[in-house]
Amino acid sequence: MAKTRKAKPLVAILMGSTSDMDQMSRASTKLKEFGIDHEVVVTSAHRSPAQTAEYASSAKRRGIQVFIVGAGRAAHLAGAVSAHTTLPVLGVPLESGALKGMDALLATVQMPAGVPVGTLAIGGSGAENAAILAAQILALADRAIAAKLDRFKKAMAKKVPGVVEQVVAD
Ligand code: RP5
Repeated sequence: MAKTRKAKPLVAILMGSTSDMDQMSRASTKLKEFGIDHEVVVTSAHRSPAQTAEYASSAKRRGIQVFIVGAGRAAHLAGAVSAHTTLPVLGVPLESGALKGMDALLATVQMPAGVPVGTLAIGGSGAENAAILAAQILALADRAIAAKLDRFKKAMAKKVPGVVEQVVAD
């Protein structure tokens, strides 16, 4: 029987609630495509602040290199993580509640100077782009990931048809 390899997570995907999983799973799917080990964590800036602080401040020691952090509504999680680490933090504002992610977008993007959060688009596409960006950060020091990103870009370009029709207008 094939021996399963032990995970060596390089990326941590955090979210504020299990209700965020649908949108944030796109980050995990993309990282899997690039062959990047990661861990998925539900922790809240508001409901479990001590757990969040402990996780964020110990992650670098455990080999994590990039954080992807999604939260909805009054989204403080990415900022709280950034407060406890010098690793890059990619924030994903999630679509949740009456304001459909506009609240989370403003909360995530408007960090005060000194506590950076690189903010992606609202929702699943933001989560997916956060994973690609995380791969691009890791690729600076990892040729295998860089090669996978090159192939990904080429495959994406091939799917865009270019000129689809020439129309004679008379
Ligand atoms: C945020 O509040 C979470 O990130 C989630 O998007 C939102 C709602 O959480 P639940 O009440 O569904 O757990 O902190």
